[in-house]
Amino acid sequence: MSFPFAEFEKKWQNYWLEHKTFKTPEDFSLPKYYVLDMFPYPSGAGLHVGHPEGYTATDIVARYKRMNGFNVLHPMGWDAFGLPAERYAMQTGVHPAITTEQNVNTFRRQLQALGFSYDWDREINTTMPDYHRWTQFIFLKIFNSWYDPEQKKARPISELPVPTGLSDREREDFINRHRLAYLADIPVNWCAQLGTVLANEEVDEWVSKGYTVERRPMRQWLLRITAYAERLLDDLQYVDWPAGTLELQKNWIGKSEGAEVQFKIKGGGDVLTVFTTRPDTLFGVTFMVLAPEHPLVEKITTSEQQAAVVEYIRQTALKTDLDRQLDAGKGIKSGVFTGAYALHPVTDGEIPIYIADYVLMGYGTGAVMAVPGHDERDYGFAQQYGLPVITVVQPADGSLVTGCFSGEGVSVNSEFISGLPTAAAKEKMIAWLEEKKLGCRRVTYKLRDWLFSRQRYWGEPIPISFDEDGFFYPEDENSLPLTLPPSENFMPAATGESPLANLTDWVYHSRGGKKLRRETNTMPQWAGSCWYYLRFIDPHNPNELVARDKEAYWMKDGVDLYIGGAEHAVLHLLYARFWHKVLYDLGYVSSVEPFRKLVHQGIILGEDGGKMSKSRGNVINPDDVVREYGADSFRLFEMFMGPLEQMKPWSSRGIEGVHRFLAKVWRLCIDKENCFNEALKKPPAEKTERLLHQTIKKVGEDIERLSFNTAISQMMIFINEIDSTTGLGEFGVQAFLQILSPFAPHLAEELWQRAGYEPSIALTSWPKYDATKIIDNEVEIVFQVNGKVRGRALLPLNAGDEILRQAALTDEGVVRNLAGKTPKKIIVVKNKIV
Ligand code: ANZ
Repeated sequence: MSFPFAEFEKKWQNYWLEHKTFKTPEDFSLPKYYVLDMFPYPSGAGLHVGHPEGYTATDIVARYKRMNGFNVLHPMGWDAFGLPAERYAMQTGVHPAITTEQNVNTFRRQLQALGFSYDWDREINTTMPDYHRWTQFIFLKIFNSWYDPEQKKARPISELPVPTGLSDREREDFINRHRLAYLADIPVNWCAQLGTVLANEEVDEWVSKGYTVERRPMRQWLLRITAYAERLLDDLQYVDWPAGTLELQKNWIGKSEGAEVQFKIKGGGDVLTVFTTRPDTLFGVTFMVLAPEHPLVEKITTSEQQAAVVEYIRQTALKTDLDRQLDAGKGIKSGVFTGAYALHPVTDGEIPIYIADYVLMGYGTGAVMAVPGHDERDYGFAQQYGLPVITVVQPADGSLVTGCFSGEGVSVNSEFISGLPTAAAKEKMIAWLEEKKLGCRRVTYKLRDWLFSRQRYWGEPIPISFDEDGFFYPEDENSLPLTLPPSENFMPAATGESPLANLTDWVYHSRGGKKLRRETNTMPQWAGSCWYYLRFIDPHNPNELVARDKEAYWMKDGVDLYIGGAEHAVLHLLYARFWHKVLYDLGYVSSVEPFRKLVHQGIILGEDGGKMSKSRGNVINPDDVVREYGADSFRLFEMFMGPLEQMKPWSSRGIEGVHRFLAKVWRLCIDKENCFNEALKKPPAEKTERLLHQTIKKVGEDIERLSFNTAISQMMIFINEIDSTTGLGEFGVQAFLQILSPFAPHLAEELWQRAGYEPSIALTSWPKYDATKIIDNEVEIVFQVNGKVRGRALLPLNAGDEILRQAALTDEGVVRNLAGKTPKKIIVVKNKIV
């Protein structure tokens, strides 16, 4: 049983586009509602069924809010730089701009075929020069800023206090060391066969294909996100996000409070500084471990240990930090003795120094004081290398532990802190270390600065040049965009640099008589998505990234609702929050946080309950579903499958079910002569009217709660109760189509027009339910005799005591049970029981 969706869905899509029905008015007197989707990467595969899940949810909310008098901003665009287009170019020679344009066209067509109410005049594409110009502009703002730890904010680099008496070179270096975007030699994942550096998340893929990836230091751009660690953590209090996502952000930032402790190295004046979260365990240290990359290693290694140490360092270079952590987690320990000893700061005892890859150079100080009695990793290492274990903390309940006890308790065998509970022992030890100048309190974060350069062609060029002495020459803001030069060769340069390095005409240029070389790295794909929500507010502004007044209006308290995949719970959100805070410090945005409310849609599994994938053959193509059942059925089904945030499998029977529901709505409204069924406009019976008002109420409240599946159920209950002879009244006909319209906009729009009303239904006001009509005006009263139910009756709501009493006394069951006797006492509970 179907209905002619194919005849009208396209018609309404065209109508909305032609009439710009969903153009966002620039009317700042209305309350605003900014509802945003995570914009897609337009891949060659086209839309998959996961995309429309979040997009339908936001579309329902956008349509609902519009009908409730909000000025709604609901835009769409393309996160279009990225690796797949570049890989394809490497294989085929087709320029990524061409593939990207084709893919964008497919995505746009597919989204428009689903009837989403986007304001298409605001479409943006991160690869377009008029967009990436502003991405480069923001990069330059970051480059030209430093973080003032006193004011706790970014400030223009021109305000950086620079010591006097420095040479030009020293001055330049000093300034560059303070910029929020800086160059540094850092270990990267270098793949010689590919001739390129890989991002951490790419490493596994290539290693599993048999490529070798090694860590090697390279000169890279980094963004100083670590300066914002505390604010990124603190400001989470202002957002309404899923608890799991907040937790992931916190863990990623990874704040640890503890102390730095200094150990002298025996013979020679060197000092080894470690970071520890457990200064209370100082008396339990039995060895020290340095990261193999630690700068002291070369200096302290004795000649006997030289060969073993060098070999170990070589092996470590083949492992990524992630591998090292995973191995440590699995209890796989390896390391080598350096031959050197440290001296205990209190007891002066000699402590052997090892190197081991479970200690990472990038965290803390890259060195640990090992306490095998109380740290699992140290314990494993001590077991393997036969090192002593000393117990210095006991459980507070006095119970005995053997092996390693990593919990908190009471200090023992620890001189001046013995007997103290862990928290107090830590404090006392820190105070002692600070007094003796042997250490200090220290907070560290797991968060690392953001590796921002990629050896790629298809990304935003970093707008910086260098002269022969390595001095920086940023592009003039007014000369932006710095566009990608045309190219036909997308292979990396032989040196491992980006393909841009091959384009010498572009790379070498001169400015004011100076010969300059351009940066050939490009920005990572994250860059464009760090600020796109701002550009949607003012997408065609040629003079500013976003006009101040528009930003102040739309971004008050941030984006009101942001829906997207949980895979972006960490990096995208963290990077975007970081840029937003820099822009906030520099006065470009007015809200502290960009995204106030965030929701992740659940993954849609294949019909077999497994992850959708080509190899399993369980992939559902949205185009096929739309062809067979129509866009409305597709939208409705994606929302009816279950709670938005839950993972759920696709179901062919399910889509047929919602399709039948829509077909029934069609048949109720359109008669055999293909005319609107005017009988529906007859005045409604009381029961119908009650259900109608209940339905209006529930659907509205459910949309507010993003509980779309229950809203749909309620509409189904309503439709089940009516047939083609039921009167709904004119209000009822309109109201039902209106509440259906955010879910099934094409059908609602078509029936609205056929019922004789002017399009667009999307621009009408959400119907108001009448609270007095919702309440049932009869209630069931229970009659009891001596505590046993003997009868029931439907009586008017709020009927007085006397009416209830009379009804009870004349009830058949009650009369029979009283058997002629008069009750001693009659108790009446209003609307409930006699
Ligand atoms: C001594 C100690 C005793 C430690 C003890 C723990 C327990 P979180 O909480 O993750 O911040 N550590 C420090 N720097 C490290 C590095 N670069 N690589 C690997 N491990 C490192 O962990 C901090 C603890 O991890 C530090 O406290 C240190 O071991 C180790 F009963 O110091 B602890």
